[in-house]
Amino acid sequence: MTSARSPHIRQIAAVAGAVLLGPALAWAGTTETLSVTVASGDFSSWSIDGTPDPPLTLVRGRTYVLDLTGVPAFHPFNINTINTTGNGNRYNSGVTNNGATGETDITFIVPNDAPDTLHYNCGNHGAMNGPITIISEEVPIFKDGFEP
Ligand SMILES: [Cu+2]
Repeated sequence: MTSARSPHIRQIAAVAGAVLLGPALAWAGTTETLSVTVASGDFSSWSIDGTPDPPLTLVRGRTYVLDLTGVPAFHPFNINTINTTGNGNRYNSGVTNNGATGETDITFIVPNDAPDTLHYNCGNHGAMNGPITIISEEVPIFKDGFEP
């Protein structure tokens, strides 16, 4: 074994240990709820947790709930592969109720093979959109107190 390879092998062993411990990965199921409304009642932007059209960063393996309470039916919220209106470019892997409005939540369990970039759009109004960056989180090898 070369010295260059051995840190990598140690890391694999540590990851295997984390999987066996189970609770070390409890964080992977984290669910975050984002409150989506229509900014100022107009057609110029979404408001997500109070911010107009914010860039979103989502983590693979986590679950996101988009709470669309109060969003009118003419503002369907789409998670798309590109920045566009309409409903022909939805990214549906791991997504439940893509294009929903009103009392229906959208749930997005970000798959491990999700692309690095997606987009959110209103199906009808081009100004209502923002970028989604998908990232992977490091496995927290030392998260449970193996190191301070
Ligand atoms: Cu709209």
